[in-house]
Amino acid sequence: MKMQKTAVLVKPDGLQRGLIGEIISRFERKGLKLVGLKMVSMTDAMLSEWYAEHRAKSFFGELKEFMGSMPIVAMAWEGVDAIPVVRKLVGTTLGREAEAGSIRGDFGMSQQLNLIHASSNEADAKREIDIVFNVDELFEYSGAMECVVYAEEERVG
Ligand code: 3AN
Repeated sequence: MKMQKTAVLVKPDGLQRGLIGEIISRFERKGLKLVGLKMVSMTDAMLSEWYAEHRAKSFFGELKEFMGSMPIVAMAWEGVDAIPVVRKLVGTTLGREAEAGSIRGDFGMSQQLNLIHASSNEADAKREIDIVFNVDELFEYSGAMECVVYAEEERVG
């Protein structure tokens, strides 16, 4: 059990599909806290850093081109174990097979156009948040609902 921050990007297809409100709403309803939010045009340099682990993959160029073709909406969410919690709400990569009830499972049909990105571990979350957010774009505030979202012993870190 650990207080974590995680990065989420709603990709160009999610923006075009009009899913920004739906996606924010799902994370809010879950009990996560929004600590950063902005619309960004990702540059090629930002995307090369973001997708460094996919550098050698055949779809790397295509993926960067797609992600840079339109603005994306970047968010930072905070909560206990927020990284795995958000991954679960997002669902597995291929929309056609993603679990019903997850974002990709409910709205996606594709592997490439899979609507949303969510950090997969703590190192990635830190790296990704640093790529899109300046320090003054991340906020610390006390969440009014925390006492009903978590039991006292769960309010860690
Ligand atoms: P996830 O976003 O579920 O962590 P990754 O890290 O395997 O998935 O893939 C990163 C992104 O690369 C995906 N969100 C998707 O847009 C794209 N991608 C993954 N596999 C393919 C593929 N076979 N062809 C094209 N794009 C892909």
